Amino acid sequence: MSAAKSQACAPESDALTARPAWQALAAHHAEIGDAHLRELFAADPERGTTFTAEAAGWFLDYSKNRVTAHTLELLTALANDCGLAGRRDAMFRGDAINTTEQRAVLHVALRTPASQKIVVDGQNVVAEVHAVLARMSVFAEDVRGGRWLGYSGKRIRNIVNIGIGGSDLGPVMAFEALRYYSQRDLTVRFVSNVDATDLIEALRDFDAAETLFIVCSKTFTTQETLTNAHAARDWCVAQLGDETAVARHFVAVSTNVEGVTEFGIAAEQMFGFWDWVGGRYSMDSAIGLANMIAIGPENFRAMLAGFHAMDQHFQNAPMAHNLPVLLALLAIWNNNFLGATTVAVLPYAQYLKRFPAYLQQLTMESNGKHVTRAGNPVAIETAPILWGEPGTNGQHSFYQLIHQGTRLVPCDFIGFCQSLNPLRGQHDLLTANLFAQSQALAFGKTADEVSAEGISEALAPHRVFEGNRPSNTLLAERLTPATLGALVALYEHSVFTQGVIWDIDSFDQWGVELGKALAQRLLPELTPDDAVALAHDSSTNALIERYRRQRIDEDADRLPAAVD
Ligand code: G6Q
Repeated sequence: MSAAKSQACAPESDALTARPAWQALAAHHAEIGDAHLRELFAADPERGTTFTAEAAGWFLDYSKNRVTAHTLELLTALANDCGLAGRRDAMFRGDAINTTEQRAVLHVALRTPASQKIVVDGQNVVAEVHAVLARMSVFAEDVRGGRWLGYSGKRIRNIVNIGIGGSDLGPVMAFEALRYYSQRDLTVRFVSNVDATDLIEALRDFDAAETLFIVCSKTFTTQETLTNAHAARDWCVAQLGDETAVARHFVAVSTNVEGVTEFGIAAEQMFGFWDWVGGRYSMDSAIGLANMIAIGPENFRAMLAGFHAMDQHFQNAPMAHNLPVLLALLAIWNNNFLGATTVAVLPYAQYLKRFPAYLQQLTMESNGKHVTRAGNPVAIETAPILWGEPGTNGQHSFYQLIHQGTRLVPCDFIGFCQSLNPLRGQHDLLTANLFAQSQALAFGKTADEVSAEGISEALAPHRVFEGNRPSNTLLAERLTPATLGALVALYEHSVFTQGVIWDIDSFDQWGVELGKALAQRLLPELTPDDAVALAHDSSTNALIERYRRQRIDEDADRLPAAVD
């Protein structure tokens, strides 16, 4: 049992582990848990073609997982027993499945075609989505075409997205992923951290007259975003010498029109979304405006179509061929039955360099929960720790641990058959590495193979690879807006499916609140002239005192007009 769970005071919920479907899996694990992938492949020569599925431009090879066809049947039975189909339908229907916040969870509506309807509180939300998309498209085309001019009449050349968490990670990931399709005379940067360095470095070589800020905040109350937005506003006004310049250089994406207008951005320059879009599920809403400006409305809509194709597949495909369901069931097996505490996502595509960071929030904020929907402590491990880096870079760094360390690290390899760029020979090299890694992880290298190579007995233990390390391989023809959309939807629905099986609320994030509240309390105490004695624990008191002694107390609170 984990440290976190051992601290729980209420009795653990045994609802999940008491299910016959769960117990059947536990018994099955006792039978086949030690089976080696070498044996599984030897027993079934077709395994590499049968343990696969395909949808929305993505091919999934899950044959290198430590499962048999029976394992998958039992996992599917568990998903059925946990009511997956009903919970999925409730999400697509717009029921308030985020129970701790009493909200619908309708990111799927963001990519539903205009011809369809989803009614929430009497409103067809699909029509609202398309109205915002239409406004975004006009604005994006105006900026791209040089028709939206800055205060001094100059064309906009720089876009700065200010947002954090869900209002940053998705947009920046998608921008990097689709950079190939972007309009190259526009420079797009993303500022998230309240560390002023982030903003200062982003603005260093920008001219305010050519810069457009997109302030992205669902609530428009987030401290980091508002602090950066105010500093950017000051910088802009100082450079352009007029408060009214803000109107030409700032737009907002938010659900909070009062907050936006109070900041000084007119309601007409706000692009809205809705409380039924969770932050980490919002990259396909107006939160993606920077990306739409970069790649153009047509490509943005192609991305939405990719999302929708995967949504439809998730809704309609039988479980045995359903990519998000398969990915989720394999994740449950690896986590809850094989004991893997972590999972690596390894895109063999430089354009996907921010994808692991994006998935960290999607998976760990959604499913990093310790109680069930009813508030009882969970009896099993929930979300594993997700991490990753693009291949082949990671191979020269942490892959040693994945191959020969003591932990089991299931991997998701992601690749493309075609490169978007020239030097195609390098793409073959990249792909050879991708395939080789999953092969090495699965099959390893035995002591006999090592000794047949003439390796000494002393060195042999160091040269043996035990193998049997599970992985999925996801392959698409090429990285397009549509394949990116489908890939994100694939993981969204996999996260959802795992949450259904664990019976947790995947759509709240109360765990981020305590640190925020404590920071609010600590902030005024960091200045040395605070006469009130510090009343925290001895560690926090001592850290504050050290900081007070060493901080520079000077009035440098404003960004200089020209950052050089
Ligand atoms: C995501 C979370 C969180 C949120 C940020 C930014 O699901 O809710 O990461 O996106 O805290 O919030 P705002 O968009 O409201 O500024």
